[in-house]
Parts: sequence; structure tokens; C-alpha cells
Amino acid sequence: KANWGTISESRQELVAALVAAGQAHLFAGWDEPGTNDEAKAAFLDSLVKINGNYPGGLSGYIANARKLLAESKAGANPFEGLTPEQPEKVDLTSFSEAFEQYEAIGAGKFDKVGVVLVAGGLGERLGYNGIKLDIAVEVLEQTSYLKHYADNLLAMQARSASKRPVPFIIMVSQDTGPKTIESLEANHYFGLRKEQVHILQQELVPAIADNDGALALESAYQLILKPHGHGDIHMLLHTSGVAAKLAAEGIEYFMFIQDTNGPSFNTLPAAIGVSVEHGYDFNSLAIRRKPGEAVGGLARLVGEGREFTLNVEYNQLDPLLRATINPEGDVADETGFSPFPGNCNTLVIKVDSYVRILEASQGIIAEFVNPKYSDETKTAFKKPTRLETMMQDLPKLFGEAEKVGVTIFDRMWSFSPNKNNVADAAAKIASGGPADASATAENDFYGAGRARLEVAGMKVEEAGEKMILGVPFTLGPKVILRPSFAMTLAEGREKVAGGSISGEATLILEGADIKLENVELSGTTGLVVKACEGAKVTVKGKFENEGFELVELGADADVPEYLKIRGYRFENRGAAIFEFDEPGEYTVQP
Ligand code: UGB
Repeated sequence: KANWGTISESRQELVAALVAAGQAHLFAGWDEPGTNDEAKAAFLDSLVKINGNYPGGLSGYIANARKLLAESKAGANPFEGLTPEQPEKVDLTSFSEAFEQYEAIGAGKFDKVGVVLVAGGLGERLGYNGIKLDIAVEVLEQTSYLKHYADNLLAMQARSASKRPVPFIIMVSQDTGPKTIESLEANHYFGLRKEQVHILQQELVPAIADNDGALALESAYQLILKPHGHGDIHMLLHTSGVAAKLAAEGIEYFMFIQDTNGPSFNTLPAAIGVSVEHGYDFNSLAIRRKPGEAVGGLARLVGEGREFTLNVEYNQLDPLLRATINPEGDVADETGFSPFPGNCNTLVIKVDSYVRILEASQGIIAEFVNPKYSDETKTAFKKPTRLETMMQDLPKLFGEAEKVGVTIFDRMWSFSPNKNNVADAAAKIASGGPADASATAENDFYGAGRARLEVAGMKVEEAGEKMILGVPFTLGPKVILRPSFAMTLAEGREKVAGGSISGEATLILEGADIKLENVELSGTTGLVVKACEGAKVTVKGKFENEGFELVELGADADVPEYLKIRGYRFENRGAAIFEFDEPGEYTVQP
């Protein structure tokens, strides 16, 4: 007490509560009054802030930590007594009539959907120094992930009867917040209204030094703080009141997406349709998972009168399978894939059940702790740990009333995150896994465009692959159909009639009112057509030019990071580019 100096009563109360919660060490090493008083005050201010950020305050955090650490020490198996079975699934891995019916239902709900983007992670694995949302998903036109997502929201609202702005919730952290806001402001919110964008900032949580939940100190007047995981989005949607507000305004579904999964919006219409048709409160989008792949496995866990569908994170899947249904663990079945669908962490959640669950749980979603112990007695940690949460764990709070389903899509169409630098990507390719890197993300971006053209009846000749710095890249055709042009397969079919595109050609279409009539693109031809609102453009005939050339850069090229992380760029050698920025009727011919 002698060392407190002059601190306010509310701060003294917090200090007293912390001492009662076994945290006396935080104040034990204090200097005499008069020495370092400013640092002491700043420390207390930081405790007050951290205390306010966590529902239940620091005492709640410490109590949760003790409980979870005791379970971890006892070696409690979170899946004790549960056996994994197949979840309820809708298979949309190929385009079919059913696929298009789901898309039609989903498209009818575009003004009842909010999009939630978790973007608090820094992407250290990627070797990119800015925020991941600023990285280009493709380098023909350098569209950033953030612009790509905003373009999709604009396309959704343009198609809805009410034209209501689609709410866009972005979770940032102190690492990503300032640059995310800078990017939005510098680009006039990419055409979105500022009011439709809700920025929620996740806060760091204190690191924990031991099994008693002692908060770890960086120095005498500073705690060690660490990220709490993407599950914070649920807490923030609750504490900010945004979820309840949007529910009251009539939003029925939230689609949760990650910062660098470009194809998320390919799946949005059909995934919403599936949720509506099957009455899913929680719909996990999935792919056919390669065994050992760093994505969780979705399973129905059954036992002891309990049953729920959940993501089993990739590090827990193998031990669970070994302990239950397969002594060989996380291996392929006769299809060559893991029997459990791979979690893309793209989630469609029904808003009214969500708000109910958030109110009951305060939005704290199934925290877990993963300490690295220094020896078998599990009494000490190698380094301080912390509580974490994952957004896909929400169903842990569901009861019998809530329905969870899984919708499986083709990988190229649905899941191609950009997480790994070129060297790590090449190593992943060498060991037979997906690279999940810039080049593969761009490759799949064009691949989805090709798929849309094929469905529309155009003849698409696919070129071979080239290895660039150890990562495969399909040379083409490179097809970008902007969301303004088509969000569903049916729309592509309405706008494209016949025609053909050769293996190394490029086609970029932007605008709602463009029609292609028997367009032929041969050789390396490039064609870009952009039409503003009100410009009606018909494209016909056979085009021939040098188009865009892929230029390899080599590993040590002195180029900006967004190119370094892929190892190539494109140079325009004479592509035909038509841009219409006045309303009117136009025909484009060679
Ligand atoms: N993120 C945050 O917003 N805040 C955080 O504190 C942490 C992350 P990672 P992870 O889809 O490939 C997940 O780190 O956690 C954002 C699933 O758990 O890239 O290793 C971050 O900005 C896994 O089951 O992923 O693994 C990014 O947008 C599997 O599906 C997102 O959260 C895997 O993703 C994911 O963060 C995958």
C-alpha cells in the first residue's frame, strides 16, 4: 500500500480485486512513491482498459483460465466419450439444377444478408508487411481483397429489389485497424457507404504465466498481451450491439469470411439458399479435405446422449480419429480424401438464433488454452500462454433446437486462401499439399471465371501449368468476370452465348449490361470490356492480339512485395480494351 501513491478509488478497487484473484505479484515489485509514478499510472490505466474489454473483466478471465488450465493439466480430452460420424451434408461440388435452384433462393435474399469479415490477423506466414486485405487477389488489374469484397457487396445490393446497402462488418485488431481504415478512406470506401461498414476492433488478452492463472509481466509495469483468436468476432458483435441492431433491421443471415479467401462470394448465393432450404442455423462451407491439410475436419460427434456437429481443428483430428474410429488417424478413405469435409471457415449463420445465443453467452465462445509445458509434470510453461477462441466453435453453445449443416463445394470455386510465402508454398506443393499462396489464389480466381464461362456454354480451352518458383500456375485462359457482371451461374448464361476462348487468352468483363455473342478469343488475345451503369454493350466476333504476357520475376527480383509473394507479373502487349463510362447502347467488334 505504501507504494500506491495517489491512485483513484476505482483503480484501487480493481487492484484489490486482482490481488484477491491471486495477482499480488503485479504490484509487488513497485518502486517507492515518487519513482516511476507515470509508468505506474499508465500500467493501472492499461489494466482498467483490459478489464473493460473482456466480459466478466480480468477476474472472469483469470477464473476461466484457471478452469481451462486445470482441465489441460489433467489431460482432459475435449471429445471424451464422443465418436465422429459424418455430418449432415449438402454436396454442391458440381454444378447442377439443384445448385442453380439454391443460387436463385440465395440471390432472392441479397438484401437480408450481412457480410462479416475477420481481418485481425497479420499474416506473418505470408511475408507481406502490410495488411492482407490490401494484397492483390489478381495482378492483371491489381484488385485488392478489400476492393474485391466491396465489389461483391455492391453487386449484391444492385441486384436486390430494395437496393438496401449490405452491412459489412470488419473485425480488425490493433495490428490491422489503422491500415484497414486508411485503405477504406483512401478509396472512398470502394463505393460503399461509410454507414454500412462497421469496424469492430478486437483487443489483446493478457498472457498467463502458470497454472494458477498468474498474469505474465513483460516488465515491472507492463503485461504481456496476445491475440485472443478469430472467435472474438462473436463477442464484439454482441458487445457492440451490432448483431442485435442488424437483426432488428431485418438482416436474416450473416456470412462470415476470412481476409484472403477470394472465392468466398462464388459460394454466397448457393450457401444462403442451402441455409434457407434446410433451415440451418449454422452452415459450414467445406471442401474435400486432403489428409493432414491445415484445415479442420467437420464431423458430427455422437455419444452419451449428446450429439453435435463441429469443426475438429486439424491438430486435434488425428488423435481423435486414432482414439475412436481409425487407428491410422487422419488418412484418406477410398475417395482419396479425408472422410471429413474440410472447414473453409466460411460460415453462414442465421441471425435470430445467433442473437439469442450471443445474449445467453455474452458472446464468449468456447475458449480453449493450448500451453506448451516445459516437462511432463505439466507444472510450468515454456512461455506464457493465453486463452483463445475460434469463430467456427459457435455450435458448442447450441442446444437441440439449432440445426448445423455442411455445404461442400469444389475447392477452386470456394476455398483458395492466401496464407503462405513462396518458399513455404513450394514446400507444401512438393509434399503433395495445397499451397494456399498468392499464385494459387490468383490461379483459382481465373479458374472460377473459366468455370462460369463453361457453364454459360462458351468453349474454354485450358492451358497447361507452369511451375513458378515451385508453385504451379495454369497459364490460362485468365478470366475475370466481375461480380457486377455475374453473381450466379444463371446470370452468366443469360449474358454469354456461344463463342470460344483459347488456352492463353485473357477476358475481363465488368458491368451489368454486357452481352457476348459468339465471341472468339484465339492465341494470347486479351479482351477487356467495362461498362458503367446504363451502358448496354454487345460484344461480337473474333479478336486477335498479343494480349497479356506472363513475365517471371525470379526469387530475388527487386519488385514490390505483392509481386514478390507470387514471382510473376503480367505485361500488356496490346490487349483490346473498351471502356464505356456514358450510358447508351454500344457494339464492340474487332
Ligand atoms: N484472425 C483474426 O481476425 N483475429 C485473430 O486473432 C486471428 C485470426 P488464420 P487459422 O481456413 O485455412 C483457420 O490464422 O486460425 C483472422 C481455421 O481455424 O489464417 O490457422 C485472420 O485475419 C481452420 O479450421 O487461420 O485456421 C484470418 O482472416 C481452417 O479452416 C482468419 O482469422 C483455416 O482457418 C483465419 O486466421 C483455413
